Amino acid sequence: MEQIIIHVDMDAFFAAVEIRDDPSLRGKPLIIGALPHERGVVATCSYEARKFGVHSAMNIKEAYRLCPQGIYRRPNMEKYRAVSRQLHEIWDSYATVSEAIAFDEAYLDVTARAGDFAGAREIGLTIKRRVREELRLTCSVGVAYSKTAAKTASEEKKPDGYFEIPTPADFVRLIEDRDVRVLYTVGASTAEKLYAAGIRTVRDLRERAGEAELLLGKQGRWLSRLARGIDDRRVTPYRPEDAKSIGREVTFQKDVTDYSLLRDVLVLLALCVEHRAKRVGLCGTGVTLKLTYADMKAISRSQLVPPTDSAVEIFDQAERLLGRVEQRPARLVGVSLTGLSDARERQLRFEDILEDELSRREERRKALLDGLQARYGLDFAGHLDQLFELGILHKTVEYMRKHA
Ligand code: TTP
Ligand code: MG
Repeated sequence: MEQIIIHVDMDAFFAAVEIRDDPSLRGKPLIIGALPHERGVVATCSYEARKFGVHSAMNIKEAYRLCPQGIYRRPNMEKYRAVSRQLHEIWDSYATVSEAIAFDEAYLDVTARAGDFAGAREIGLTIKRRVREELRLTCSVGVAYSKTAAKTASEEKKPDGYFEIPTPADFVRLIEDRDVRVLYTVGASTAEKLYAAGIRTVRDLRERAGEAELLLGKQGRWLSRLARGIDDRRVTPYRPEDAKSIGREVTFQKDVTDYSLLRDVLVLLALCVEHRAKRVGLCGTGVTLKLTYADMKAISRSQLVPPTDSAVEIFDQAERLLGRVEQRPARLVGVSLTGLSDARERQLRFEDILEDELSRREERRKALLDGLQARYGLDFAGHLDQLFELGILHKTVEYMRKHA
């Protein structure tokens, strides 16, 4: 089936939000991340700073060497999260299906709503206008027949860009002389393998598809199709329940009405989820809270987060979600980390940006555990690991419920 897909991506997202809220920063090289005297990296920077060669994930000392006259600010995640929510709300209103892939980025299936490319252009331009007028930010929009092409299109005229790629032939014409790394899923290691075989451009890949398939197997077949413009992937909603996830939940022996107890149980669940995520080396980009009320009605609430495997971050999000639900007697509570991947490839974890975030989290983690000790007499020192066994978690939670 033919599709019309929009990919929208904010320009210099964190930096743009700071500039909006402090106009004295406009037109200047602004670097968001660690401060120059701290250890850490650049999260993002304004386009003015990019002229000096500064970019995301660069060591902050290196950024300072390239751009000593830059203005350095720490990120304010809470603020970006709130803006992200407003953005996705605008975007979603134009799509039959929308797929949030990051704070500042989404795919929208507008096939039915747009009817044709002219209709999609109108939607794309309306989105740009609304983002500018309502949030005073700029975004780049790509409209195309596939997800890959839409993403390529949104990058084509950045910042504040708009570009269309109506057909596979247009896509191929646009990218055939570019490096294979423009193709979705070609990261550094895949590129190295292709380069070693003398396959450098998309054209090489198309002409030597057989070799690429031998070299890379299933991924090679996908890439050789992509090099001919073929990508039938659908826009799939960010549905945390579908995404690969790691979750833990507990059912209480008796319904719980005390929400501060539920909050304390979330601490334990978050610790269990962190333990499993770290063991398998994955980060998640969503946190989901699940609650079943005494009348068996089940709800779940989710929040996108920067890639994380930290119990503190998981708990903070879950607690926030808990604060927004109806407080009726509960029989089950669960927490999961969704959208799992080795996400560090694309977006850094918050604690990679700011090394002292690690110590802040250590302190917060200690404070949460101290809280449990003070309220229930639970002392995890030296045997927190036992908690990760299912039976012990249940026993601990029951003990807490009785002593709440
Ligand atoms: P991007 O969309 O990759 O970058 P950007 O929006 O800052 O700039 P561009 O105009 O090129 O799209 O990422 C969105 C936000 O995610 C970015 O503002 C900061 C954060 N981020 C990190 O924290 N670390 C990273 O390594 C990257 C790439 C992004
Ligand atoms: Mg962006």
